[in-house]
Amino acid sequence: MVTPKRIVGHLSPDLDCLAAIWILVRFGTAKDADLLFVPAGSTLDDLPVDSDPEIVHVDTGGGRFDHHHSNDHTLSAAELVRRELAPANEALLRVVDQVTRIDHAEASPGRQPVFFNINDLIGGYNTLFPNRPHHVVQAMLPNLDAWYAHESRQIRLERAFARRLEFPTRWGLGIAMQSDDGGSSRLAYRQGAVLYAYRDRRGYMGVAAQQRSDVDLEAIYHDLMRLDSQADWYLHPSHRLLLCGTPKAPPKQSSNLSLEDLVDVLRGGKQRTKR
Ligand SMILES: [Mn+2]
Repeated sequence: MVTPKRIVGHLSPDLDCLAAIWILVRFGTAKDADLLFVPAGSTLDDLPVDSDPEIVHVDTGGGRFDHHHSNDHTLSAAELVRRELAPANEALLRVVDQVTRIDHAEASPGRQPVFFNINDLIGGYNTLFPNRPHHVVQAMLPNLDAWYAHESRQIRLERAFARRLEFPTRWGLGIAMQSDDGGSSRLAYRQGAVLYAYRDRRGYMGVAAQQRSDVDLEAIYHDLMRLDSQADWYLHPSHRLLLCGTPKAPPKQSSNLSLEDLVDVLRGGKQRTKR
């Protein structure tokens, strides 16, 4: 693809239009392209779309990166740009898959989302900057970067989860995992865990119990206080959460235990019989 000198989107750019621009800028060579905006459906100066390879239209104009000529619900402007520029990027695929679904949900009226979502965020920016769509783009690029970072982390967590430890506890299945990013309670509970433990690259550790379980971690807490007495373990008042360091509250003193040591404590194994 020729380096675009101009990217043309539509006025009041929506998520699909913004994501398509973001991919061109971040994954292509359009970092220095000018951004221009036209009424949705039209082209820059009403010239035939794609007649100049240095002018790229997204989500408008009916050209190679517009999907409005198609009824295919798996297509969006962002998806067309993704296929062209980064077809093998898994995290990007996850972002764009959701962008496409959101784009088509918006086109079919009906169910209102319950929570403030990314469309509402974009709507807020378009309200703040009704005549400055390039401001909307500048505001949204870092948000899309953050979404991409989130999906990349999810992929790393899924790979780490494949190496998880499963073990019995007095309350049911326990799952423990270790990764640079820590753990994923969502993946553990989906796998049927009642108790879940993790350790991250800084040595931060945690144990959490499923909401509907009758787990009480107080006895485990006392075992840890004895085995790992210098560490800054914290028992949440609910007794379902036991933490030694989180990004929100770094520990004064990290745990000396390995994940395997922690699992031994949770299963009531050899460490607990040292008493
Ligand atoms: Mn679209």
